[in-house]
Amino acid sequence: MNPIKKRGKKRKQEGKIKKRSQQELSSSDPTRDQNVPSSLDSTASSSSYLTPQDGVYFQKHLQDHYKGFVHLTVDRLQHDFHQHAKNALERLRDAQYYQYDIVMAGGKHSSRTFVKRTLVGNPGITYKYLGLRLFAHAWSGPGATSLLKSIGDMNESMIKMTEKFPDNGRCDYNLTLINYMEPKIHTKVGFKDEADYNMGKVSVSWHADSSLESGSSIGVYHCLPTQRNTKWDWKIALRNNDSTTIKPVVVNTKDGDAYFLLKNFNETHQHCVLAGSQTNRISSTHRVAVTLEDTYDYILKRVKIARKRFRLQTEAIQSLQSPVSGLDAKVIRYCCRVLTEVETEWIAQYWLQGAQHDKMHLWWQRPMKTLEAYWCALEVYTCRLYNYLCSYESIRTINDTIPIDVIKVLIIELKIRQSFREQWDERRADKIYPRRISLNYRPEARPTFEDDKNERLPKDLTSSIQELSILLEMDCGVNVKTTNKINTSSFTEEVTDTATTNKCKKQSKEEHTSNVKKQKKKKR
Ligand SMILES: O=C(O)CCC(=O)C(=O)O
Repeated sequence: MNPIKKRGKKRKQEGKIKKRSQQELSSSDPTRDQNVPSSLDSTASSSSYLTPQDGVYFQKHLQDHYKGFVHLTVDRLQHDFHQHAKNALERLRDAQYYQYDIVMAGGKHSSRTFVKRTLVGNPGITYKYLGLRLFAHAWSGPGATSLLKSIGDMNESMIKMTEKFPDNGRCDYNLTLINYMEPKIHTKVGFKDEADYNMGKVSVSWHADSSLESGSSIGVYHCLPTQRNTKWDWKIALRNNDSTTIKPVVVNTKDGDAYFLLKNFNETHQHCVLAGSQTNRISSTHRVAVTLEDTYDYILKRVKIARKRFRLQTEAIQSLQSPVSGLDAKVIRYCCRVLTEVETEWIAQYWLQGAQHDKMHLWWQRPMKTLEAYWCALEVYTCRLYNYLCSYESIRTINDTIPIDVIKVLIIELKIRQSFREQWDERRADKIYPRRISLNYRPEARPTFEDDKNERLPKDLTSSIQELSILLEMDCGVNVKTTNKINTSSFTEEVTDTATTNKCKKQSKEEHTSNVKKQKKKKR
């Protein structure tokens, strides 16, 4: 509880402070001169957090500990911005853009978000959070509707606003994650209570935004579509990451307000959203998301390179007299990884969100078909390589070395892929979908494996892995041990282990010679 509220004798004073602090919200911009006496100490308050009702204590506390947080009330935003932005966000709602996400917090259990969301941004950009990849509706370029373009205009305004603050950090916002909160919908489950400081009901719990460019700002605009009064009831809470002595703050907001987390504020602080009365709320959170591995251009480039390299490898098999010398384990590993990446990180992620998700994502429909076509080509090459390796024993001449390094790499990569496929099947089969997601947003199992069975390995790679392992053991007397632990952090890692590759080659040659000798002995 706020100590000012507690103290009965100070009720009159409290009233004054309350009134004043509503005005002061517009000055919770710490970059403005507050004229706060430096002797004021926020620890004097016995409350576990500070609010504008704490008056000058609050202002001083913001200045001292929450530099980089700026709150702009609606009257301080540029003319017409609020009406245009609110209108666009409401139209997105009416057109059913906002949907629940099924995320995997902690990477284990699927859960449904309390808020509905949509992502709008630069063409081809995606944003991954809590294990889910969101695909942005493009706000510019061919095919962008006027509604989506208006979100792009809003983004430009948010950039301009951010640029005006001193020490603003990078703010070339490339996407906005828009949240739609409907408190009335949650009457059954109810919003959870904020547990650490007893701040009330939480709509978005304590977190820092992830997958952002380091030192970049975040700009948030929010509106309360159905509320025609002036309640200050949705609140933003902030706390310091490291210090338990620095008290959190809670800032009231009202329809049309914006706030900014400048520069590295998001890296040093957490924020949460406290639910207001029964009002719905839409917030548009503009961010500079990382793009290294998260755009269509990125994955398209990868699959193009992989397909070309894999094709050259399979041509080498067919054309060379001693085909093994044309095979490169490093290249095979790269191609296998790209296949697994496009399958799990793009195709599976996209279709996890359902058929209607695809219908709504006009920009992505062709790119996803393109990615599936590349995936299919990589599958065909994998199958050709596999068939070749399995038949190699019968066609090789005595001087050929068994491509042990290639077999080893293929076994490892197929095991990884198999494990991912099992995880994805499990994820799609989660009961949360039939229970909490409407039919047309439930997972579709893509890519599909039905067609061209002869040209591609089956979805279940167990027997293919077994065949390769037997081949390796029989031919080389090598017991292949591969780890089932999978590093899912990145697919960009190239194979650099040439020493191992060369060692394998040498080992393979020696083992082959010894096997040939044994076989000759047997025949005699
Ligand atoms: O709605 C807000 O004000 C912030 C939402 C938020 O923190 C988020 O989407 O990550």
